[in-house]
Order: sequence, then C-alpha cells, then structure tokens
Amino acid sequence: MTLYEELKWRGLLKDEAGDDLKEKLNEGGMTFYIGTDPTADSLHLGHLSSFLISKRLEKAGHHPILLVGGATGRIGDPRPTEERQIKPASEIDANFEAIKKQVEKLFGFEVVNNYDWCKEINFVDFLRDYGKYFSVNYMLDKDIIKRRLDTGITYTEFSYMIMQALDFLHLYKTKNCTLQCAGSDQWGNITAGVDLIRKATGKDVYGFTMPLVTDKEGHKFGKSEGNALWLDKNKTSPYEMYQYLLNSEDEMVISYLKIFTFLSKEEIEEIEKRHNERPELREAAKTLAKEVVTFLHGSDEALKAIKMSEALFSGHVKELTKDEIENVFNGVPTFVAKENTNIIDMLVEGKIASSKREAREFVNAGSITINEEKITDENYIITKDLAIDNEVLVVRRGKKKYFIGKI
Ligand code: 383
Repeated sequence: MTLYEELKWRGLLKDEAGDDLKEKLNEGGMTFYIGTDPTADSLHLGHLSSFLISKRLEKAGHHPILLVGGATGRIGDPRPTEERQIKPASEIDANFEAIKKQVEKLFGFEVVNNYDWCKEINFVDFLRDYGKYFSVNYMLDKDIIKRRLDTGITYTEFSYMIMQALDFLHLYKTKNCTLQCAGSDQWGNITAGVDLIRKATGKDVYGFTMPLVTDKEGHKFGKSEGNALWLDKNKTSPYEMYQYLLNSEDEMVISYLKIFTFLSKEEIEEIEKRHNERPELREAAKTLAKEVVTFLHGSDEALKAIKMSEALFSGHVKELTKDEIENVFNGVPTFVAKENTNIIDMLVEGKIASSKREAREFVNAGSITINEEKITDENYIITKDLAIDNEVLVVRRGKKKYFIGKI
C-alpha cells in the first residue's frame, strides 16, 4: 500500500491542495509541518489524531516539523462562535514550554516557535511586505470569517490567517517545508499559506486536512462530559484515558483503530472480522484503548490501566491498592467515614443518601455495595478491616454512582 492509499484507507484525507500531492506523498522526502497553539499546558485527544499523521508521514520518509504557536497563541485562531479571550503572554509562554516538552517526548520531532520570527516583523513592514498579498475580499470569503460576520470579529482575529500563512512561507524559505497538514478546521489557514507562497515565490506547495473525528451522532470525539481528555497523565490519568477509549461505540471503533493506532490494515481487518462476529467481547475497543495508552504513557501504565479496568468490571475492587483506587476514582465524590458508625449514618453523613429514610430504602432494596459487596443489613457497622489498605471504602449506589469513603 502506498502512503496515499494508506491515508485514504485510514480516513485521514479530507481536503487536498496541490495537483500532484498524491505522487509527492508517495515519493517521500518532503519536509512538512503541523502546528498547534499553546492555549493550554497540554495537548488533548482532539489533537492526537492529526499529530499522529506526522508519525505516519515520517515513517514513509518525510521530515516532520512541529510548530507550537507562541505568536499565534497570543492572537487566537477564530472560532465559529465568538471572540476568544486574550490570554496573558506569560501563560502562553509557560504553555509553550509544557507543550514543547510533551510533543518532544511523544513524537521526538523538532519543535519550532513562530514567535521567534514573528517578533522581528514590525508593523509598517508587515503591511508593506505581506499585507499587499492578501485581498480583504479573499479573506472575507473564508468559511470561518463568513461565519463570524454576524456575531462580529475583531481585526486581531481577522488577521490570524495571515500569521499562519506567514509561518508556512517562513518555513518554506528557511527549511524548504512544502507541506502542511492539520484537521479540517484548518483548511482556510492552510490554503492562505499555499496561496501566499505562490504569490510571493511563484512556487506551488502542498497541504491536506483530515476529517474531524466524531462519535456516531457527529459530536466531537475526545470529550468526556464536556471536558477534554488530556494527553498529560497528571491531568487525565492513563486509566481515565483507557476507560474513555474502551467505551468507544461499536459502530465507530474500527474507524478509531485506523485513526489512532499504527496497527496494519491486515491486523485491523482481522480485528474487524472478529468484532463483527462477537462485538460483545469488545476486542476492538480493548485494543484501541491499550494501543493509545501505550503510545501515550508506555506499556507499564497501559497494563496497570487494564488491570484496574478488569478488577472493577468483574467486581474485584479488593485486588486494587489504595493508590490504584484513587487513580480509578479520580473525580468521584469523597467523604470521611467514621469507624464504627452504622451504615445508615454513614450514607447520610457521606451525602450518599439525603435522609435516614432514604438510606434505609437503599439498603433494603440492595442498591448499596461497599467494595462491591452488597450490604442489606441496616445495622451493618463500618470497620477499618473492611477498608482497602485499612483506609478506603468504595461505595456504590445503584449501578453506576460511586463514592469514596476514607476512614
Ligand atoms: C498555528 C500556526 C501555524 C500552524 C498552525 C497553528 C495552529 C492552528 C490551530 N490548531 C488547533 C489547535 O491549536 O488552531 N491555527 O488546537 C488544532 N491543531 C490540531 C489540528 C486540529 C486543530 O493543533 O484540527 C486539531 O489538532 O490541526 O484544531 O503556522
């Protein structure tokens, strides 16, 4: 399979710029870049799919550059909805350092900062040397700008595409970078660069985007209850990441394997066959979760996440250590449990039930478990011996609602 065929098969090609992009991709030897703005101190799952493309291109003999936008991050790529809040420069700079470290570790590529060249350009030169290449009519015709005309857009954000186009020109001139790739939201910015380079140098360069990754309803994939899944394990634990991917929808999981893993076509097709025969085994989702967590955090962390996930699934919470429990239940409500209290009082004090009456109802209905053991006795007494590592109680109310009690 050629690189182009592979990208197509994986569903990683949406828009393409450059007539012979296909041949160029298959030939190898291009220097290309992908950029991100340091709007937070870590990348998240929404970034991973397009960043992984850089690895795929590298494997096929192209040379990657990762741009972290210290300059563009100060401005903010216009969103379809409303103007962004300007972030303090100190925050952008701190985020830059964090993301640089993260991408160097994950991808091992050269990282450049567009602030290094943008800070040299003065305003008069900018308008004389570059402004003349951009017709306002052309800029107004870009999808993202059109979408903001009703709600309004400042000159600052309006100019963003020029900055990204200048980056491409700069990297073309200084590093012979001839290709930019990204997610499909970046199509306007990529073509602005391709057009600028043509006007300024007469040379044709290349670009492509990949489709947005979504769930089966078309919602952005990679968010859990509105929160991003961070690639930094201190912000999203390997277990949380594992669990999120493990819950991938049956209809979507094969496409995620293509997008998020380096498994071959043959391997994925084998998994797909078994997945269609026995979806309940969840082999595809387990493979996805394991592969991604291994890529991000290494195989030790992936194995730990699998162990935790299996222990919880099969009700063997007791096999976990206190630290593992804390990791698994990161974000779950916690309460202080007093030794030798009765179960009903504990449920009320821990805000698991709103009254003693409700607490009794829960217990009598069999909907309370402690460390996955059903408690049906209203006079049950909480002791240290019961707790994991003499300290932690995993209390479950109903099927899914968890609470962590600490003695
Ligand atoms: C800045 C200067 C450049 C080239 C790119 C940029 C950043 C770009 C952007 N990218 C997104 C981001 O920073 O805003 N203007 O969060 C996201 N990317 C990648 C991918 C994606 C895009 O980092 O589609 C998702 O992750 O392109 O939204 O010279």
